[in-house]
Amino acid sequence: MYTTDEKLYKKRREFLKLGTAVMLSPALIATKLNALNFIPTTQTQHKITDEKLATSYVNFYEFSTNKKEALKYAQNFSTQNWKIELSGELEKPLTLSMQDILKFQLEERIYRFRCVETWSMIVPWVGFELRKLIEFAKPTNEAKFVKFTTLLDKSQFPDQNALFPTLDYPYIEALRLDEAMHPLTLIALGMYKKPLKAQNGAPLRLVVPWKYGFKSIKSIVKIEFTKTRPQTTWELANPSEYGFYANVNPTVSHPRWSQANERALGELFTKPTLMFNGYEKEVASIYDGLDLRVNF
Ligand SMILES: Nc1nc2c(c(=O)[nH]1)N[C@H]1C(S)=C(S)[C@@H](COP(=O)(O)O)O[C@H]1N2
Ligand SMILES: [Mo]
Repeated sequence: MYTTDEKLYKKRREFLKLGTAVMLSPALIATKLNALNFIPTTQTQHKITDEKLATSYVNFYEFSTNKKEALKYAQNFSTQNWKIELSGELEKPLTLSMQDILKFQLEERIYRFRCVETWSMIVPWVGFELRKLIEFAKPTNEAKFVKFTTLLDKSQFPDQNALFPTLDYPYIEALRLDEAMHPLTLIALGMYKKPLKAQNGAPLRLVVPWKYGFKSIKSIVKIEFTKTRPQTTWELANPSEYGFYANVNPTVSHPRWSQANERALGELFTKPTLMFNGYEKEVASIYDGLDLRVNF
């Protein structure tokens, strides 16, 4: 009898220990969110997408290409002891914990989001400008691109463990340094005033609102600064369909479908897609002289 009780006691203690560790960064994020200033920087005419839809209709291939399956597998995802490694063309490499990341002042940004599959949404993200992190990391003059890598963990991501994985993992994305430094480019840690859910890219992801959704890489573990343009996962998988730039452009069709219109999650009818997803005024000038048909 005594032994049973002791076992139970030990189990419970282990469970509590695990619980606090897992809860640590979401709890910290939640504390930060309570002190949040509401700073919407871009006006959006349309209504914010229902939170339920934005957190359940997801693309996260590491879990599954099937949106329902992805949501299911994401429920067990652990972000315990998450680290972000910054390396490459930097004065010196560094590794940050989520506690370090949470020292950046968080703000809310309401952005349009457009997936290359033609669905769209409007999300209130919580995060900070990527340029703040870049300035903190101090890239050298040689740095011209920023490369992002998602976690590689076969025990947590079923598609990484598959006999024939859908993509060449880990998932990689990249931006030109000036795109990464643009004030619209965010590192998001939350949405809808809550920490990111696993299916949306916990504990931190990129958000580049004028580009197709696949550029907004989830669950980042590494940020590298490079001299040359990195090869990105989707570009490698199918270069004629997914370009490096992936700027939202209603006049450049995907080889298999038009990009002229989009359907917002929760809405019945489609509406026209806007150049640079509506951020033309803010970002068009950084592409001056670039042929957007060739560099799609
Ligand atoms: N690591 C990783 N990041 C990813 C993806 C993915 O499969 N794996 N999917 C991308 C695609 S195609 C889109 S549209 C967005 C979707 O973000 P959401 O599911 O939070 O809406 O995440 C992007 N980031
Ligand atoms: Mo997407």
